[in-house]
Amino acid sequence: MPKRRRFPIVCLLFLAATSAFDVRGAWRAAGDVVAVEPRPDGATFRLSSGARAAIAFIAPDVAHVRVAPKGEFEPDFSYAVETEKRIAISAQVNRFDDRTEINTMGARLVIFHRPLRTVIYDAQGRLVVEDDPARPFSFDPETGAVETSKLRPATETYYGFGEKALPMSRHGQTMVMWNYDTYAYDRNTDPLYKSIPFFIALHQGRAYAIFFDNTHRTYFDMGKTDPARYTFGAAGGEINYYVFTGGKERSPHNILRDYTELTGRMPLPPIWALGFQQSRWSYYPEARVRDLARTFREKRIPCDVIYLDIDYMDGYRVFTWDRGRFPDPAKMIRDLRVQGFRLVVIIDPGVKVDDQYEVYRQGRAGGYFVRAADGSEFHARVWPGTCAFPDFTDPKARAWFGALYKKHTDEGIAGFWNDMNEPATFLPDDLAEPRIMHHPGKTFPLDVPHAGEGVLPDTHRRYHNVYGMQMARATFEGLKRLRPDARPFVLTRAAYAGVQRYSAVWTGDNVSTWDHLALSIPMLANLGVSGIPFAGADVGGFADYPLPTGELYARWLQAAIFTPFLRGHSSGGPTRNQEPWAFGPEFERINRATIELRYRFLPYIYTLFREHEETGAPVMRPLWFEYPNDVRTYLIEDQFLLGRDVLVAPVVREGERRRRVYFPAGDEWIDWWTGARYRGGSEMMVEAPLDRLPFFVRAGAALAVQAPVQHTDEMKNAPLTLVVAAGAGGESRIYQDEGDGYAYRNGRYLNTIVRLSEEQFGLRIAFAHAGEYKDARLPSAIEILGVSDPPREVLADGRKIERVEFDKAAHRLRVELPAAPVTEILITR
Ligand code: MIG
Repeated sequence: MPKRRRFPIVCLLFLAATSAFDVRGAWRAAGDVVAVEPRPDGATFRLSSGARAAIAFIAPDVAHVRVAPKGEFEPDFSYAVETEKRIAISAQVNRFDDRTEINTMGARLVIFHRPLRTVIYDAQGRLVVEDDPARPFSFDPETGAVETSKLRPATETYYGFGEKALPMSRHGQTMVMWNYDTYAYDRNTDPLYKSIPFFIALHQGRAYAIFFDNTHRTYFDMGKTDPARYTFGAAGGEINYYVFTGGKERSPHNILRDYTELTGRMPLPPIWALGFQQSRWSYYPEARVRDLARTFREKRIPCDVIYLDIDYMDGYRVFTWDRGRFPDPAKMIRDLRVQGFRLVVIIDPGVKVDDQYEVYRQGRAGGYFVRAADGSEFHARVWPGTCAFPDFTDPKARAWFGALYKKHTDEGIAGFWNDMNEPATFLPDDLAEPRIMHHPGKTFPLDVPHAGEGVLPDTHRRYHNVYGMQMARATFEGLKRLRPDARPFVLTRAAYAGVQRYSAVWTGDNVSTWDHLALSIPMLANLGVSGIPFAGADVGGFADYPLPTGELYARWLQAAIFTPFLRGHSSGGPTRNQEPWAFGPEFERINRATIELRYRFLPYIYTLFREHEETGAPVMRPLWFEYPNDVRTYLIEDQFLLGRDVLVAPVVREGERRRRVYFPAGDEWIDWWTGARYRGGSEMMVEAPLDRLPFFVRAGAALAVQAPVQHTDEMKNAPLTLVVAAGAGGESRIYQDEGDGYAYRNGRYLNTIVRLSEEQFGLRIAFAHAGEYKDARLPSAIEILGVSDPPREVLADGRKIERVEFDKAAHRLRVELPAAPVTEILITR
């Protein structure tokens, strides 16, 4: 296995499981209902095929459908669902000869008996989704595969599905969920690293969603084989899915609230993890890391985090250092901290088989490693050579592995990056060429056993897709035990639904091409609506070849600063440098200003992470998420929203210096740079010179920005400015806390509610505060965007403010506020 893979890999799709689409012969229908047993929350059905179904509500607008092909339900256990969240609710169950109906305050589920077939309606009696009468539920008794089909309206669009290199909407696509190491993947490569079998359907302004909680290899055919229906299924296990009807509004917001209610939300990350992060494969030795840190500060390019990739270790042994390259890690980390940097290091799952190596010895003695089907310790080759692998589905193994981080937390390492956890293994040498992206030999054999928490022991067939997520969990939970007062930062490549409880994610080994830049928007926006708020793509592209141009890097950085996770990372030897200054002085200037813009917006971005924790709403949002009633937003994939209030339209095509922007209907939008006002529902051409990221603030919004800082420790002293987009009334919120730790859960935060109202005399801005965070910053200035004339007067709590500046060209009014807290500002025309 060569260390550097130089050329993009030919992508041959090994869609073994999708053969389920073709091999219909062995499929058998679940059949007719032969007996109904009502339960307080729904009913259980015995079926003519011997299968059994349980259909119930777990919330007024969330139905849960399970069909066990062999008539016996698996233990009620899921890695995605936080068990304590599955509280049964009471529903009204009515039995008729031909059907059973289950009613809640939020939905009505009709279960026809001959054959078993469900139809679900919302509270207004509108159809949500119905099973395909031709193939509602089927099984393949020979392989254990399960499948269900639903009818679809011709123009229904689909989003979510986690990480897919596909257009924004996934209608007309087939997808597979099976975590794979897909170096230099490309548009349409499928599957990739993550399995999130959750999607949102949108049709004529109404949304619903389905979460297929099956960890086997799953597949989705969203109207590709037949536009009148969609089908999903799995290579094993049960049909086990939830339908989210979206509440009264049938809205994407309600769906994400309910889905993350079930599968969990990401707790607030430490503020430093929202800064710019610099990585490469790899920075070493120590002198080079110090030089990198110094260069950031000398050049005054903001940065919070430096990453060490696999070469910091001693022969790739996890939890060790190469002492030749890093003689005194703790000292280096302390010195970097003084300069305002944190260090994140990579930790892979493979533990080198080496009797002299303490981690291996402990793992073997504890019985924490995965065993082969014959009971011997399972071995496969990865970076360190022959390795053993912790069984992360075993709580004891997770606790052990989590505790190993102590070595690094003692040294002062701030966060951890879990890679190769699909799990990925190297192919045996004789299979290494041609390099097939989806070769089955690139992971564990399907028959290796896993503990499954001791609740549902089963093979890799069932647990492959959760292996990476459970590794991230081991890391997260280990860090929480080791440093109870610090918020863990974990980054993982592989994932299953619910991973957001533990980790941020990145989209793996992308490529330095314009198309990959363009792809990053639908990929990351769809990760957001899959319940994963903290996601990013390697800025500038990762794979060895080709190299990015200065223009590509600059445009990529611009697009990325308003995505949740912002990290520059690349592979490559000495000829590939991808730091913000690597493309000459002109690009260095542009890239500095771009990263400064990220830091200016951190108070707003941080507020969005808090909003996610409270409501499940993503940080980065597709346009349709906020504008489901504007069908023109449904397919847009070269624009996105950061929260509700910032519309971002990056340039994703080479040479482009202006671009078309669609402004969603129902709001007005104000250009950040020019103050120009755009009516919603229109498409306009906007200027986008090389040094400008086009973005717009929603009229009626008020958001907090700060003076640029070099890293997040400096935020305490950075003046806050309240940016107000005039033109409509509205309420906004600014959230602040210590930026780390959990004191915010005991009231140590400040929520500032800003109310805007357009009055006869002009604009009124009112502030209300809640919480008790003493070190919170109050805005020292207000900037109003989109103002065409200077005001007559500005009053703060009745007192006239003298320091008012009007920038006619930018249509921007700046008002310096007094040091004392202000509750009301009046701007008179
Ligand atoms: O087999 O650690 O996606 O970010 O730099 C390659 C080396 C292993 C893959 C990750 C990439 C990382 C690289 N890793």
